[in-house]
Amino acid sequence: VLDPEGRWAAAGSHRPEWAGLPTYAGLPYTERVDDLAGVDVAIVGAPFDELTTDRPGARYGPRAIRAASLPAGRHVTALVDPLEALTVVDFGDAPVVPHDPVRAHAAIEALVRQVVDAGVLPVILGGDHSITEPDVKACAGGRPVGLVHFDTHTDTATELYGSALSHGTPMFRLVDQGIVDPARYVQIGLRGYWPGEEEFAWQERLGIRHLTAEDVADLGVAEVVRRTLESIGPGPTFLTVDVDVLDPAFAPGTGTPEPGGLTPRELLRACRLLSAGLDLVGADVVEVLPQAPMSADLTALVADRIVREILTGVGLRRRASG
Ligand SMILES: [Mn+2]
Repeated sequence: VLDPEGRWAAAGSHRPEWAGLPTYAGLPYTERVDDLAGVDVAIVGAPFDELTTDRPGARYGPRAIRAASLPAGRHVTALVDPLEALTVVDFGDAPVVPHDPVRAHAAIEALVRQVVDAGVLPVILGGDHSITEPDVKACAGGRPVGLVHFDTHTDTATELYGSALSHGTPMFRLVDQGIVDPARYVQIGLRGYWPGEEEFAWQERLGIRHLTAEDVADLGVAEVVRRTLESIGPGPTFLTVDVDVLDPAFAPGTGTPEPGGLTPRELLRACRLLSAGLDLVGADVVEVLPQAPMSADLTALVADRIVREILTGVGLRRRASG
């Protein structure tokens, strides 16, 4: 294990945010499965954006989120430091293949499966939203799982431009293959002008539930979380967060920005409360398209805090149960 804090600790200090290697939160970095023993959560990058429809660049997401990520610290409202409550490592990036979405997805699925097989919770940094298909496949372990999905869009098209593989189709594919249980699938934050009647009719037929961005504003976060937990119920569940669910005023760096979105105050709290209430088998944060790949980009900054709220919720849950 490579410990980016080691040199500072040896000098009786601690690493300043801007110095050292940008692993996630300055956490120990490893690519060895053996090092996952005793670990609670592994951060995995999926730097892949070749199934994007509109603006490309989410391949730089994992690097930008790492660069923007805070070191450890106690959460002011949750009163827990997730990086102290949980043992977390940075497991590096999936060895994605340019030009070849099938092989890239296989590489992502294989790496996430290594984490799952070690009994560790994976949190994956995207990447375009197509990566959620290999992510959930690896985390589901052969049984249908629940899905909580923050997004502007449903991503339930059967095809886009004649292609079944796209960042607009992963949720259709996961339900169609029996990997996500439609009765335990909730979408939150929908708005805008896509998809159309056909896709909504399909998902209503299957019992997939959704709350629009307007619903979030009208109901408030606590009620949205209550309804979501009620719909999902007990059982293994994956959490996927497309940062385009946020208003582009807060997260302009994303593939398909749509005005009228959630605020970070709403999304961050929802991520923490849901992660504390759900039986999470994995989570991802996708469609972070930094304007400047190596800086603390605005969108990467909020993406790091999404991950931190998920970890805080998981930390609260583990503390309560053990
Ligand atoms: Mn999406």
